[in-house]
Amino acid sequence: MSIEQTFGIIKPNAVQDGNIGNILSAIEKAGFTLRGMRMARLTPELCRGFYAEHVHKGFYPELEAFMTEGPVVLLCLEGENAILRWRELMGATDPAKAAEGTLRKLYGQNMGRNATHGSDSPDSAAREVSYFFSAFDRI
Ligand code: DAT
Ligand code: MG
Repeated sequence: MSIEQTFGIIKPNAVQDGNIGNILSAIEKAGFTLRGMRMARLTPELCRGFYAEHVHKGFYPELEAFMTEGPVVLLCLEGENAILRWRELMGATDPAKAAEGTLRKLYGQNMGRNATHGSDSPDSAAREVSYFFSAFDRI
């Protein structure tokens, strides 16, 4: 176990539905420290770079249309075992399969509009945090 940083996004559907506060509250209750937070509107170019591993997949056009349709909240979360714990708090990718009480179960609509993003490994966490946050805007 070690103190880790991970990257999260409150996705456009959760922002539109007025669930920023509920999701931040769950993050605070789970004991994460917020090291970075800001709103942004992703462009197609930013989205392609961020989801480089998915760009050539069949669902990518739908993913890009969704992620660029409205504002998002970008997060850098820190804590013990943060990468795995943030994935557990979010729940499974498909909200229909996510455990009761998880963020995707509570606030996701379907596989695409699933409310939150979380890094899946130490390598992706490091890449994703630095993709959106410079050393100067993390506290
Ligand atoms: P996760 O976000 O749980 O890491 P992922 O990296 O496999 O999941 O996919 C990234 C996002 O792409 C996911 O949050 C929702 C969307 N997505 C994945 N598979 C999909 C599919 N089969 N149909 C529609 N959207 C999909
Ligand atoms: Mg992923």
